[in-house]
Amino acid sequence: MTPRHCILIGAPVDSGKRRTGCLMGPDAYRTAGLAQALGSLGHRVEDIGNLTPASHAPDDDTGRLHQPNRTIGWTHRLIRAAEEALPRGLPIFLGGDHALSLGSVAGAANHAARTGRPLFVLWLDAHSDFHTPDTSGSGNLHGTPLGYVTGRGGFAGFPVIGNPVPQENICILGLRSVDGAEREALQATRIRFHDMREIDENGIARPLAAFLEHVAAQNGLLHVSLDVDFLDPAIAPAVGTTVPGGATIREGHLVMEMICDSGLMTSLDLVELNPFLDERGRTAQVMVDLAASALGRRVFDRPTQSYS
Ligand code: NNH
Ligand code: MN
Ligand code: MN
Ligand code: MN
Repeated sequence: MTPRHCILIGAPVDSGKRRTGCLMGPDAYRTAGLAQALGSLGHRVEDIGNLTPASHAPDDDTGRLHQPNRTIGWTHRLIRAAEEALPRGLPIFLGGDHALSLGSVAGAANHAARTGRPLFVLWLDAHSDFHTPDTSGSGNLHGTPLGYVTGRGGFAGFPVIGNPVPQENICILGLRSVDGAEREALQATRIRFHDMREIDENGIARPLAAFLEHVAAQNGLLHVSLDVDFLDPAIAPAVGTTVPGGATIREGHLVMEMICDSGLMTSLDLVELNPFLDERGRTAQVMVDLAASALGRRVFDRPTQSYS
């Protein structure tokens, strides 16, 4: 593939849920050799180090929401980081929990609006993360990024969404844990969502190829958000919210290989890795290998294959 300028952005967000440890994610990816893997594929790799949240009011532990102010600080910072990186190259956000995507996706949407091209989002996750602060039963904001970036209400105190991502520009793959309020809300949208039952029956390539074709036809930018729990916990145990029955290692790589062949990806999140829960770094390694597949690692080239 054409060499890219990969910008590694450490985002040790740990405020999106109560179980801590995702703050160690960026350094686990570095230790697992992410920069070296991408460099050996011919890409230019720049690691800008770890961000810190913008200044924010202190959180107390009395409200229903867990650490909303810290997540607001992170969202401000990550919107700016995405807006600054996208004109220069391909930002890869090293999480950090999925609350980081409130910022990375909102910033990508602002960038897309400036270029006059539409933003599309591929969400690889066991969960739909479509809550608002009002519908969330857990109060954990890592369950809300798709609600936020599509412009759902209830995000008082958060940066105002200037460029909501249109529902029909979003595709979710891997679902197997969706809360009641999310299911009802999702079913009333034009979001494309595919649960594991459907993937078992029809394969993962078909819905993905259809989505990538749609992105290409609209000349869109594509943000990919990869939650560790998209994968089956047997191959990716280092996540706080394991759900059995996830994507296999080959399904994971096939998705990344198709994304690569499409040439469409313009930004990437690697989220929810909790190195404290890992087994000798193997989940970090799987995530690095998947990122490498998305950026051109291959056994053989398949010059006749096109996914856009
Ligand atoms: N839906 C649940 C909640 O809102 C779980 C969200 N957890 C995730 N999302 N790991 O990807 O609390
Ligand atoms: Mn998630
Ligand atoms: Mn998840
Ligand atoms: Mn919930």
